[in-house]
Amino acid sequence: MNFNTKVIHGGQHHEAVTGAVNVPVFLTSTFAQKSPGQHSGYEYSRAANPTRQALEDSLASIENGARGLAFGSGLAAIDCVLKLLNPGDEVIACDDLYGGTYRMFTRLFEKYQLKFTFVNMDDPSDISEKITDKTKLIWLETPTNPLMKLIDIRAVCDLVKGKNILVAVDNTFATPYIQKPLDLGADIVMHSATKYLGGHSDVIAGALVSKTVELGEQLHFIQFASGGILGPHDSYLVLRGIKTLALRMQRHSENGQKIAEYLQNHPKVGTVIYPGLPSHPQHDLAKKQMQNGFGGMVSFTFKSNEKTDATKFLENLKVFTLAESLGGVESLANHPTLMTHASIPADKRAELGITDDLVRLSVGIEDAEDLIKDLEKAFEA
Ligand code: P1T
Repeated sequence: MNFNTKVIHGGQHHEAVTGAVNVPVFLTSTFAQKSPGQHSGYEYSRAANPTRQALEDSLASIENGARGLAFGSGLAAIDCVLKLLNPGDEVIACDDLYGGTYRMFTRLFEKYQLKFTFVNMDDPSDISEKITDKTKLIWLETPTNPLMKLIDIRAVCDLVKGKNILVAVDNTFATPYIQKPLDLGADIVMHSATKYLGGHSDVIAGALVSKTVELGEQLHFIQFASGGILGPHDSYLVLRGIKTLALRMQRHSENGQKIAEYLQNHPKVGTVIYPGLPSHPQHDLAKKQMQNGFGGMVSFTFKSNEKTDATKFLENLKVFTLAESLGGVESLANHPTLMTHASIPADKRAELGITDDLVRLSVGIEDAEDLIKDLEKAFEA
């Protein structure tokens, strides 16, 4: 099955009793048993629920994985991956990460004696010197949030081949329409399904897809034992979102490219970071690793380097909404320093280049002309 078909049909079946074409929202916590232990395959909705199952099967299908799991948030999905590890284990993570992921690593899991090393992965061979016999997991985001840095997934996977080290990729920004980490050698794909998979800014959800059945079993055990599942109604919303993922990503990418090019030529703009621009330092990797476009996320700075210019600009947008999050049909604008990445210490942000004049745009699927007019008016203001 090709991707456009998979988003509609991958892992999906008509409902067995009525033939309902869409999976019903199974609002039930529990399932009747004929005799103790004799059931239809469903016992209790924390373990499995038919609506969530349909979503999980769709997730596995679109990411070319063995098992999908749906969680109550993206962070709950990351939490599940970290619980594969034991005290004393070490994790190597890319240095630019969603602020909440960084917060979980450093403020929650360090307490349980996991050690995190943050590495600039522009050159994957730099990871080698950080690997010890305690390294058990490599955590990647590509493109990264918010600096849109890219990491060569295949090169990282090749580096750890044969070692007992898992590679997990947060694929939230690219989505499987653009990039399939499991095909490139990763063991686990993670999503904030709140974003492009859901696609309509109406749900908080997370996802994992494992390459193997065995790893899927381990992750499912942790999910079942910890309880961070996605409810049936939210599962339905994400499943419905996935059906238009391919169409939406096409438009997000078209609009993202147009906005990035517009910004690049604007006299008030300093740097524009978008993988689809030849000026992106890893544009060659982008062309190799990202297929079908470069997505809808664009970051930029002001020529003046002034925080006041960024905040004034953000206050004056009308079509773009100033809000955290990304990946919905509507365009959003974000100030990472004061919003999504405020939980990263100021000195660390400065070191990474998350400056006070950095603006991150989630370019939606509106008419690009209207979006550009909106940006132009905000620049004028
Ligand atoms: O918000 P939640 O569904 O729990 O997902 C967390 C998360 C994980 N990974 C990436 C790459 C993310 O961008 C996020 C959430 N990000 C935002 C809310 C944001 O505006 O960047």
